[in-house]
Amino acid sequence: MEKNMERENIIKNLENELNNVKTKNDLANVKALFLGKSGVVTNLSLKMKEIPNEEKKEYGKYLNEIKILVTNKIEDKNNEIIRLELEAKLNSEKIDITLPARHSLKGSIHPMTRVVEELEDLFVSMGYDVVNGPEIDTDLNCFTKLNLPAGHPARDTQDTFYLDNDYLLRPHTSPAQVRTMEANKNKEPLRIVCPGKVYRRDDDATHSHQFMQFEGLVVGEDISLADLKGTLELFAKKLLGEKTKVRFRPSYFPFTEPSCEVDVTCFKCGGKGCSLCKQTGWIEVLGAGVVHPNVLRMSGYNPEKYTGFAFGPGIDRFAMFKYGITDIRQIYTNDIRFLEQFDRKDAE
Ligand code: 2U9
Repeated sequence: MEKNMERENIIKNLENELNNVKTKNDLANVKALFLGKSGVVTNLSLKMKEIPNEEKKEYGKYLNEIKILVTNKIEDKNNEIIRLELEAKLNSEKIDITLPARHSLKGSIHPMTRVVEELEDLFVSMGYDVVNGPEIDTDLNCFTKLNLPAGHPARDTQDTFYLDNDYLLRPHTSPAQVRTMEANKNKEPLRIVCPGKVYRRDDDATHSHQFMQFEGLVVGEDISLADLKGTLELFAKKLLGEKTKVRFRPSYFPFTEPSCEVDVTCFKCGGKGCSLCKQTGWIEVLGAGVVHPNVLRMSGYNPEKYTGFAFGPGIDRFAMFKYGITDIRQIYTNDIRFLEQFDRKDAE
């Protein structure tokens, strides 16, 4: 048979066989039929011995050509099978992205946390450090070191939760300041604020047995009442609005001398008089004063060299005013219906 025709026939037969191939197994059978021990191509090469010597080279070339053609076609088919198998697998494993996503619960920032963070930002911008202390502290740190020795009558004004004779739930964050002063080995100047929960025996709509304080303490050379007044005016205006006015009244605290109570123009009526301010136009927001020399001395600071001021607002009512909360107890009962009203949108 003429070589071209023979080659064409072989390829045509191969193509016919390959057209029926569906699986790798089918392909292995076709491969055996053409390239196997008694396959078409192998049989052709056996004919080499009948070819005259001078034509052997050309016959070899011809054989090689057929072998490459057949091998390539089988290889192409193999690749096609792999591709089809992969496609079938991918189709069977398809993810349906049209399914609605599972609902996830989003938390929100607690209104009290927002007020604390706002105040921290303000004081940090004025060079203060934020200091935290334990909620259970010693009688020594909570009272004695604050110029309230055992038996001092002012201890009675705080209905305190004692755990035993020495330990109690702190009734103010002042012991955190005491700890900071004591830990300051070189007795360098200090500027700190101490936010945190404090505890007293109280439970009605405007008092809670637990509330949030944001005390501050500055110790340094030449610190005076004037510095305290400037700082608290800024504090009130930033938190409650630039129009807020501040009023200082003399008072008494064992840990400060002189001491004062600080009022701001009513945040509900702006000073005109309303039910919140009992028609006075003013609301008392904190106590403050110049740190008593005994307090400085008891924590290792020389009162001849250093003076200081301190202030101690309870800040729950700021959160109540800002977020329209009418019962202080809602701040601490963690009722989800209350908390979910403060969603993330207005936290940012
Ligand atoms: C040190 C020295 C002094 C913190 C201060 C007050 C005045 C004060 C009350 C206001 C309402 C607590 O929430 S409240 O019941 N606090 O009036 N606190 S000066 O003075 C300090 C603190 C630490 C070492």
